[in-house]
Amino acid sequence: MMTIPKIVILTGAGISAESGLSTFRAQNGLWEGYDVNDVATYEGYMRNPTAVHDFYNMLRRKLQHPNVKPNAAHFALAELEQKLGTDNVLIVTQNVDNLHEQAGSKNIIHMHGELLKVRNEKTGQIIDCFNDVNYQQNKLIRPHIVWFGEIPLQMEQIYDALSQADYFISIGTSGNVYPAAGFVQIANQTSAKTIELNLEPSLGESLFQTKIYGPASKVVPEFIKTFI
Ligand code: BV8
Repeated sequence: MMTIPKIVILTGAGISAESGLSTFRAQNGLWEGYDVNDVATYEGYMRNPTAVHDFYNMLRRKLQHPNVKPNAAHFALAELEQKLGTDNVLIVTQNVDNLHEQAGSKNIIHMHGELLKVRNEKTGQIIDCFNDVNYQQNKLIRPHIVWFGEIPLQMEQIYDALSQADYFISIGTSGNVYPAAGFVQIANQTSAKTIELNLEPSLGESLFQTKIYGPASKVVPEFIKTFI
């Protein structure tokens, strides 16, 4: 009786690039023409909350544009979960878009938060949000996004899944941001097989046993075929 492998998949902005969403560091770190320190730190938010809400309102509108749809890489991961079972395939995404959900994946951890949710800073309540946020109307509402210097979400579950993984597959991430960039080292400490699928070698390239380079919409479906 063949045992079903436990697979943890880390995704980054590169998996959504061919769906029309910008990556973070292709534009030498000036993401969407903004300085990350101004729009992706709590200090930046405190300095100018309206400017940060304007930035996330723009991204939220972009994500809901009819031309922004999951690509073949998102669908391949959803098919993998469907075939191997939700308990055996976990997507840990650094992305705040909902393209994995749109493609049909169910077992997803958004470790850096979600664009289509906001959070009440006082109560901690997380609310779905599909429209622009008007900071002047409710100063307690912030984007449900993990900014630099803030603690990523569901880290216990992530570390637990990594400790049991038979495969750790990293897709579309440059390996710039921690703790996500360190997950491959945790996987290497167990007997997990580690695979990098990316457009080009990431900063952590040498830590992966298998590396396949090319656009995600091509290399991910091809690689996932080896599992199903
Ligand atoms: C934490 C939310 C402690 C915004 C994001 C000094 C002070 C404070 C902190 C630090 C510090 N020094 C280091 C740190 C830690 C810091 C960090 O790592 N900084 C880096 C920059 C040095 N990290 C943090 O602050 C984190 N918190 O450490 O808390 C802690 C730690 C452990 C346990 C408990 C507590 C919080 C980090 C979260 C920051 N928020 N996003 C938003 O999204 O709106 S990070 C942001 O970067 C996005 O989430 C993004 O996903 C992520 C990583 O970027 P990538 O996804 O990799 O995107 P990138 O553009 O870089 O690369 C794209 C890749 O795709 C490229 O390789 C490219 O080749 C490839 N690609 C392109 N096209 C394609 C493709 N691949 C395939 N196909 C294609 N077509």
